[in-house]
Amino acid sequence: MPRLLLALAVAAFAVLPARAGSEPGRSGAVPAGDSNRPLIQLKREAKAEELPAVDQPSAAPAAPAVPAARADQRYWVVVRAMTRDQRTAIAGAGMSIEEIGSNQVAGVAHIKTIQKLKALGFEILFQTSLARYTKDFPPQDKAYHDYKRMLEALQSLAKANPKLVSMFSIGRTWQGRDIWCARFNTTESGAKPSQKPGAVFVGNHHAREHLSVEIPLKLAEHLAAKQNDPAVRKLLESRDIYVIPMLNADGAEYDISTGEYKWQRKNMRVNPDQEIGVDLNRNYDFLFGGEGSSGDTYSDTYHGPSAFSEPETQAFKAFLEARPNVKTLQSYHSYSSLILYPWGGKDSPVEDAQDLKAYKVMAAAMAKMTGYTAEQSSDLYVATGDCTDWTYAALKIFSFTTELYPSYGNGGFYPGAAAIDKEAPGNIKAALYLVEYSDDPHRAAAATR
Ligand code: 0X9
Ligand code: ZN
Repeated sequence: MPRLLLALAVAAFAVLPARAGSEPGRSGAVPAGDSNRPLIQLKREAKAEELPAVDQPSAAPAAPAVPAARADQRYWVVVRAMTRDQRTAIAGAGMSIEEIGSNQVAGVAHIKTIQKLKALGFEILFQTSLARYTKDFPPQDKAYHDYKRMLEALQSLAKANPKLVSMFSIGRTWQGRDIWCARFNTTESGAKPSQKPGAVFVGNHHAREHLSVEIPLKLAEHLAAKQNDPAVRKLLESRDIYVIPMLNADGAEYDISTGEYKWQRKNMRVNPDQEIGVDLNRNYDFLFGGEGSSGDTYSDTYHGPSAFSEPETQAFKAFLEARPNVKTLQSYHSYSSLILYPWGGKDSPVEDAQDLKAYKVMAAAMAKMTGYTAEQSSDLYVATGDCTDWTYAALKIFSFTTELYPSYGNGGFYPGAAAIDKEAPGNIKAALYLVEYSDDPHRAAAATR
């Protein structure tokens, strides 16, 4: 896209009138009341489909279910058009023409308008979601990283530590954002294979769980800042560490796109019926489409049309399959203060007794470090298509889900800036522990004998 057009896109967005009735009148963080504890218990007892309702503090306003149909589905588009008649037809299809060139026009079109234009035979030369020209976190939560600042944070680590940190994109989101990965390895960089045992830390399967972006970022910063600390150095030299803070970048950006949180959970796929999103943590191929996931496109736990239907889960799958040295994985979510291990899609424990022992020992150790509770995922509720079930079942990666708990601030999904520093130290300790045992997680169990 020419620079001028990009600037115009931003400018055009800035002057776009607010769509009548497009935003529910709700403020950002919902006050949590005295404690989140009862909520967490409720959540534990709940089935996944009921989550949005029980996640609400009792004193809070009515549940702000994500208004999927109201998601901003507009794009800045450039369409080939030579004549005035063509421009008229384009305007008639519903596009607001903001710029006219000799053989193209640029402006704003809804996704359905783009489909109409295509049906009329028009060539779309460029399209970019307006969701990327976002506002930001509300002022009180500026410490959180939006997509751009997350990328800048990783870039500055890589730039300052070229012998330790490299970066690459594992693929693109539905709206076309790169999914960035920072790699910590003293001998290999970028996508080059490594024989060293690998550990992966991924955040933000769920858009509104912004703390799950911050914790892996803090881990990345810690690894760089403490690289000369002997214990950290030893891990850096002997392991291959990957940090992917923002898997659901489209959803995370949408969630903050108006300066007020939107309680978005899913990715930003436009489903055939125009409902928005697939729950990425129901889209993996382990008992796909079963309990704890929904076939309704409007549902917050919509599993998608098929396993790995989403570009985000496809990218993550390909990334892991290409790296057989990866032995451990941590997937960050919020909130409940839990260290979870498979299975989550069924009630029975993992079948391999040695694995189960290692899972229990490691989860207990990480629970101690974080102050969280260790349990089998399905104790929370059964949910199929979960990331960590698949990574363990298909790739034998020892995989954990951490439900971070914002033990400071307002609680819930939007716990405030103080939660970052409050939750980081324990989770960094737990992450380093996981990295250490990535050569052979069974060693963790042996160590306690
Ligand atoms: O439901 C989820 O995907 C996770 N909880 S969240 O509130 N962050 O959405 C929990 C995943 C744990 N896995 C299973 N219970 N299967
Ligand atoms: Zn989650």
